[in-house]
Amino acid sequence: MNSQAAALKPVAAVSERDMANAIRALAMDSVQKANSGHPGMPMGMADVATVLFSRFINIDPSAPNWPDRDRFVLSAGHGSMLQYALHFLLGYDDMRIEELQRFRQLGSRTAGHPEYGHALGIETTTGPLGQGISTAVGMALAERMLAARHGADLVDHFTYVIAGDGCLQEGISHEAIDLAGHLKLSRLIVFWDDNAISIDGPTSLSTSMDQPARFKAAGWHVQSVDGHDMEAVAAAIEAAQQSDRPSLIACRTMIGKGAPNLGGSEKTHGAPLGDAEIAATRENIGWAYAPFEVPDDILFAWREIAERGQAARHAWEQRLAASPQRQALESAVAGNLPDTVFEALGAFRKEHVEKATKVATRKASEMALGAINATTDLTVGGSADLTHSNLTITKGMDRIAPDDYAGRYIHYGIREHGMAAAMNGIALHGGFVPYGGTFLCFADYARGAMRLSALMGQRVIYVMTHDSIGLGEDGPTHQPVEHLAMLRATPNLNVFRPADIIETAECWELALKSKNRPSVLVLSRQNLPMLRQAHSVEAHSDEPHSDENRSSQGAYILREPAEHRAVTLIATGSEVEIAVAAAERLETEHRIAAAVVSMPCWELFEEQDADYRKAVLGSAPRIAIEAAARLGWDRWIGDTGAFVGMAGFGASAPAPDLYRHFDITPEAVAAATLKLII
Ligand SMILES: Cc1ncc(C[n+]2csc(CCOP(=O)(O)OP(=O)(O)O)c2C)c(N)n1
Ligand SMILES: [Mg+2]
Repeated sequence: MNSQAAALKPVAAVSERDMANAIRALAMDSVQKANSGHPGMPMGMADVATVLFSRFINIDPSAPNWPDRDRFVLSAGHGSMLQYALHFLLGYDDMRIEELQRFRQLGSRTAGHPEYGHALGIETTTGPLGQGISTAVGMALAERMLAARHGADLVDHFTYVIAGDGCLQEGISHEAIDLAGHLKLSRLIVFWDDNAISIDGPTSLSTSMDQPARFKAAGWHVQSVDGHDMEAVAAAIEAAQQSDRPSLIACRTMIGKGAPNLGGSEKTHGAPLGDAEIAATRENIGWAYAPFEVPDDILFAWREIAERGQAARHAWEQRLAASPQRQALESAVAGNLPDTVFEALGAFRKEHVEKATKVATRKASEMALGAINATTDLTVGGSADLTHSNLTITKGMDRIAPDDYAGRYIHYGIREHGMAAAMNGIALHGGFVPYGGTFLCFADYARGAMRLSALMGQRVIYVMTHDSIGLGEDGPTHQPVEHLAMLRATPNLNVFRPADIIETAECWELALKSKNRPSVLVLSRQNLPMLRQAHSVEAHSDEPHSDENRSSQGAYILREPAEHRAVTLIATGSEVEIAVAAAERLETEHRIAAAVVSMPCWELFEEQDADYRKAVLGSAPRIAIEAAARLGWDRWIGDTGAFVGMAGFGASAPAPDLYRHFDITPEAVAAATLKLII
């Protein structure tokens, strides 16, 4: 708790209106001092937020990660000062008044938009409109799933969201509310800041949507209230809590409420009010205090809320201590996978090296998942309606259904973006390791939420199959070309493109172990031979199988010629097979010694020390082979290298025809080599 709170005693009865005005004042003063930010939304929603926090929400600022706390998501992230003001008033340790005075400055806790991990109690990063509400759907689903496993005695909390017009206009919100309504996520309560204003002016400029009707159509419980009538808001929250469906509370508000001249105008959306209007607002709302000054009695009233949360947390801890579920819940929330998962994957690799199993890497992924899901139930799978193409379901996985959350497979529907956001929410909530599938090409649709997985450092695993022209007849609409470059350009995201069943199992292991980073598994539709035994260094030793996870270094020498290398062929995924065939051809037909480097994960290779990288890449000229765009490959092939891959969109035809048509063949690689070194 903030030390400021310790000495406070109630002085006089404080009204919730006073408490709300503290938010208004802190918001307008912080934005003014920063000369940047969004005062309108916090001022407009101050009353709703005050009622929610003062009467309902259970959070404990002294234990911000207490598992059964209510979740609060500020989906309208531009209103970040609402969250920071709340955190200061509630007494979060890291949110002193100085942080509000440093709003939006380098190194402060008070970043422009709420950022997960940046300050205590921020449940998710918001700012790209629509993400918060959609992430919250994942949180509310995780809550139901965790309750189904461990009981309502230990898991029983609400997810509250404040969303603006922008969040509801964004397409992702449609995916999210449809899924939430279908699954009857009754612990999800969304407040819509229905102020009919966005940046350009009145929302009537661009929408005629009947939002309550839209939510009703998606199966939500819907109420509309005056967002400045605190009793009405409270009554609506009570009713929402009783509903067996997710709830929308449309709160009719005035943006910049309290500002006598600018209130109701888009001018309060994203600019300081100015000294004169701030003075007039103080007068108007009866706030006689200096900037950043909150009188003790008002602060005390806020800190009492924190005490209520603390009492709730203590009661929960007692229930936990007495519960037979204690260990199971604690270990799930910690997200630690048992060693048996990795032992199973080790045995899996040994078996398939010996059998030289030839399967598509999507199939290999399914097989590896079989081993993973049999040894842990932390993993929860799903797909955006491509389950039997992505091969994401394994034996014994029951589906999650409305009113039945005991399963572990989620049919996300044809909602890639909503799926990705929901997985963020599931990961953030804790208790599960989410993975979900779609075609790699549709990473574009999921991209907004994938970026946030990376920014937030969440262990979300994207299973993206049909990863190139190798998918064949579905044609260029379905054939990713530029997607690998886009994903590789995303910071803090591991992009794995395994070449065979062994690398697939290795990459799954690495993804599961990446607790602070999302992963994308980029998988083929077409069959690929097992390359490890036939061509690796181990093949020449007595022991074909090694426990070493060779993919963990991002790239490794799969084939080293007996003679000094004349060329190094670097490839990923399905093109490693082509590189190996090219190397053999070069050797037998041209007596050219070619090494083959398999590079399943650029990011992990980048993290290796310079000596290792040098040894792998070698000093001979390099050729990269990947059935995708060249962008980025120059990093590895240098100025003197060559690239064999795609230079435009694909086409519709059987895969072998396409590889020939686009000249991604061993012959083409051999020809490129001859051109390069002779
Ligand atoms: C995906 C996305 N697009 C655009 C923006 C830029 N932007 C920030 S706030 C906003 C308007 C939001 O309107 P509303 O939600 O009604 O907020 P209010 O003006 O009522 O505070 C826009 C377009 C954004 N943050 N995210
Ligand atoms: Mg608005």
